[in-house]
Amino acid sequence: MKKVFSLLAVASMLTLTACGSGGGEKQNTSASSGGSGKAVELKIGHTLSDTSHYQKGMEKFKELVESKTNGQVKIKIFPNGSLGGERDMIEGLKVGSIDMVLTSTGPMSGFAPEVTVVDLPFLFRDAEHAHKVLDGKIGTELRNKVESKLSVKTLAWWENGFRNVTNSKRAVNKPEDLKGLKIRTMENDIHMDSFRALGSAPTPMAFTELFTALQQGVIDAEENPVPVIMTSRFYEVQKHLTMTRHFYSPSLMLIAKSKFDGLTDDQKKAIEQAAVEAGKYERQVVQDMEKQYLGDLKNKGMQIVETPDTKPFMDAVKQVYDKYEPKFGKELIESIRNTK
Ligand code: EAX
Repeated sequence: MKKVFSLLAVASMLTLTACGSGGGEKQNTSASSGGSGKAVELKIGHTLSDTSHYQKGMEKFKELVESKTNGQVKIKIFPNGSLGGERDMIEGLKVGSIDMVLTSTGPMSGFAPEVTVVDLPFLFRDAEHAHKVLDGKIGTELRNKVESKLSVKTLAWWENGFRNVTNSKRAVNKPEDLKGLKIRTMENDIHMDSFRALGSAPTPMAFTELFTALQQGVIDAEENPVPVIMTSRFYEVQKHLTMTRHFYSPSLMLIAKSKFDGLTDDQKKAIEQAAVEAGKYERQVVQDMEKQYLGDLKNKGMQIVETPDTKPFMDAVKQVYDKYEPKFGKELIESIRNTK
């Protein structure tokens, strides 16, 4: 009997190990696949339409990230403010409920006010000047400021474009024509102070509420780059457009620090490279759209003042510089202006 039992014991031991090893192999497989094998999905939000410059840039970004990481990192794009307005999305980054955001600097005054120096009126001569500043030392320092205030990684400067005034009431050729107009601005003190200085009544509002507010006549006017006016169909609710180019609107691509830190070094590098490459592509899309859409907006029935005399507008907002120069420092503003 003893012999039988010991034989049985040995037999069961053998079976156990056999099962183990079988499992082990699978485990190994699962270990290799279970470890870093599973693709990482990153959700990125923006407020503009799915035909906008932001969307086109992001589709390029997605393509680059997925090819550079052999599909190990997947990008899922959420347009039309489907993850909320820009300020809400930045809040979401902070608490980790959102992975990535492309946001204009407008709403950043509530998080990293230093970066809003770029929102000063008539600060940049043209897009080239802006790119030079943002892709240079100043742009990097501003990104570092954002990273010191928010638990995010800034990936690259993208572009929204030069902002122009639209309204439903009358043609705007000079600052006096803005008097009394209820105009929507981004949630940005500099922008609001600028329109107060121009004699209009600014209302800060998230982009996600803008179209309805215009449609219902809650506000008379707003200001955005031509590609936004076209792809967000503002021509349906605004009759007049004046090419004031009063603010340059850059955008920042941000990723939640916790998400970025969870990636491998190769994946981090791939995402950073893709953000810069797709950013260059997106800037070109803005330039092309601006050329194309001005004519299209005319065909849609908008009355356009293409070359207003902007000097009176510049003079009217001088007081905004008096207020903000002490905050940002004369030196920084001059070094931006003098960048060739
Ligand atoms: O960044 O809020 C705005 O008017 C912006 O142009 C828009 O959110 C894109």
